[in-house]
Amino acid sequence: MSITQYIEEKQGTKLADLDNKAIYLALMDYVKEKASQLPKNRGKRKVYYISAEFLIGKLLSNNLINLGIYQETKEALATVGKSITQIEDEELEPSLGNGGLGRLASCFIDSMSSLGINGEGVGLNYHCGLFRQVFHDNQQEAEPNYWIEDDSWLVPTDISYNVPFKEFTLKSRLNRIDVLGYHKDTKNYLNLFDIDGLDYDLIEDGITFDKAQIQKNLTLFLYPDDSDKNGELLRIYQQYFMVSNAAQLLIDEALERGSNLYDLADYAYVQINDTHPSMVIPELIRLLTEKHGIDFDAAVAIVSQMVGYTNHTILAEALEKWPLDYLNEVVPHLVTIIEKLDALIRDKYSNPAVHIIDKDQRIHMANMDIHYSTSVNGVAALHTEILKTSELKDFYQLYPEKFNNKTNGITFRRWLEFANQDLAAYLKDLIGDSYLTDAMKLEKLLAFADDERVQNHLAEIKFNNKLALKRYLKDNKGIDLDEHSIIDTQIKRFHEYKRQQMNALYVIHKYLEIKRGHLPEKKITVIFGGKAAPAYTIAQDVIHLILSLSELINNDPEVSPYLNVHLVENYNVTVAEHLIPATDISEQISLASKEASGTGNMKFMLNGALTLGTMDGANVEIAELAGKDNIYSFGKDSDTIIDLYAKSGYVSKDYYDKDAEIKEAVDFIVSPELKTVGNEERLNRLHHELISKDWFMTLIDLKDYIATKERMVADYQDQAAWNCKVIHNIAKAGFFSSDRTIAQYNEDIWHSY
Ligand code: 26V
Repeated sequence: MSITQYIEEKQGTKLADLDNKAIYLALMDYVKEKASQLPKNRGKRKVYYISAEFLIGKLLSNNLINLGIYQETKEALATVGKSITQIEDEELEPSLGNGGLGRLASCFIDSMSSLGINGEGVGLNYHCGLFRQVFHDNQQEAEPNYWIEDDSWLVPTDISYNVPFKEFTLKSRLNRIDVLGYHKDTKNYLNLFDIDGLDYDLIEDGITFDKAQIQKNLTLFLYPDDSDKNGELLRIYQQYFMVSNAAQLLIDEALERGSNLYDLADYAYVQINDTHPSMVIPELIRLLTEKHGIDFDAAVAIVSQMVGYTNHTILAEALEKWPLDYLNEVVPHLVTIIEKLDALIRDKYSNPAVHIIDKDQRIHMANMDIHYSTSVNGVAALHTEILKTSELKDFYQLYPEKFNNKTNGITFRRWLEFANQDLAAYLKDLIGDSYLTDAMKLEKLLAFADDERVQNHLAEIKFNNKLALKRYLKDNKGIDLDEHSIIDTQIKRFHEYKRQQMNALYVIHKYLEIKRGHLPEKKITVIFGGKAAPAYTIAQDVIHLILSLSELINNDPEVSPYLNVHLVENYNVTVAEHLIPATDISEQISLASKEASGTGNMKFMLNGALTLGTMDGANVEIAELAGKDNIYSFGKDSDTIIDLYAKSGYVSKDYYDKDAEIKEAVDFIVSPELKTVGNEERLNRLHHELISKDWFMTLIDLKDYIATKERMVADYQDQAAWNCKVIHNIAKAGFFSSDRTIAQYNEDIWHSY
């Protein structure tokens, strides 16, 4: 049956007479039905990728592409005057993640399916994803972000487990989302566990809610604000609920496939995505001992052979250390097991740095993972080196064989084939489409690096993408984009280490230059997008600074013909899909050593933006692959920064005092001009922070950053040379396919065949 026939039969009306929502729902149904007929991937050892976050983004188009019916659908809709984008607009985005870690998990499940690996995601079915960001008075406010409608991608199952907590037992309910591979006739699942009896009435103002009523709120929100004790306890409830369900599912499925549980490691492998799922280790041990009668030592040996841990950050505040007391309040039955696991380590090693429970009675989740697993990996070459030589060096000495690197990747199906359809079509003309399954084939593009026709065509595609972005921003975000300007984009969570404030200081510098009559040859539009954790004051202040600058600059007739600044409200996967293909300059300016990898940097590279970046995370590998001449690097390197931290050798005030340009830019934050649009308290606090603390060393790299960005803007004027660099970047992006990453996980860690 054709797609048109299906829709018309389903809705009982001609396609032409249906509204967009009805068409969206019918298409979703069509995909779900097709998916339901596909068999699951087999393979004796099944991978359970447990993650508190899956930032899946909208699913319709991705699924149509993977089923190989996107073009067909687009054409069918076009015959009745509908564009597929209008239909895509009807889908609510599931934002079930904070940022990089959750988006990576989503690229990984796409790749596991596309490679035919028997591997599934396991997480929680949050009813509100990451908060919806709205701006009022140039400040961020947070609202609940619902995504589940009466009809959704979720497929209910009758799978349910009892999860025992100290005070009560909660019954779970499993919903699944089918995960289709690219042009594959098999599938996997994303397993999202939920509870019955959620109470939406617990939500008060914005995203505040009654955090104490666990039986009614457990899956209401993704990562609630954990700045108070109730928030932290809820987080522990969520984590335990997630891993207990995962462990019960895993054991049931292994038994069903013939495991006697002593050989469980032959049937299952658990990848722990950051420490949020770490309790799966003691939970598996608990189930094997208490429910299945295996003795403790044997259970420990079994579990230690079927777990791997991925570290995604070296930021101390993100490395979980739960107070033993908290776990005692929530899951006392795990505490006894964790204490035994700790005792085994203490017997062997006297170094307190590798113990699981520290002298303050806090449980170091990562330490437990490292001892009781087969693999510990970082997410980019530099990051893994830092783990080995610095953050986890005591562990590296104990278990050198466990440490390995898996540089992150992205799915090209979503981030090129879908998001940049003109570029994908042109690449197909030039080099065929085999790069969609064998990404290294993109290298064929190198043959065209100096071809003027190809350079021009790429420039034309970029311009058309800017036009498309202009329409999107006008219709959805109230932003008027100048499509003739250089588009310079920084999209990611707001955090001091990512240094949006440094970009803002560049904007100030440029503004002051223009005011002095130094007019740039080419207009530049600086675009930001990102959310800040509600409790993270300085990040909120940086958002406020950028919104205030945006109001000041875009309304100044002397400046706005040369410089615009926009902060796109409610940045999410959908916004990224529009921004990335239209961008010229990709801002990857974290303080060296602090960004574990970054994946936005890879998406920009693939879409023909040039990187302006520090030698941090995967930027290092981008520079190696694209070639030093094809990326704009600046700033102090990670060794220097790590050394400075060790010696407490950075004093921001020194940089401020000794350089008039830096001082001028920083002081503008508290200038009367900016205070006409800004909030005095926020601006004063940020100014003070930059001068007196600046923990992430904004000022150390500011001069170099400004100079490098100016060089980049000047280089843009030679479009032939610029587009030659663009071609080198696209051609070398193949390494960053998540298919490569997943193939390496499977080869080195999972061994699922
Ligand atoms: C920590 C916390 C702590 C406070 C509550 C909310 C919350 C949410 C997540 C995290 C862990 C953040 C770890 C993370 O997202 N790391 C990012 O992982 C990406 C994928 O590997 C990587 O590209 C980024 O560089 C890294 O920052």
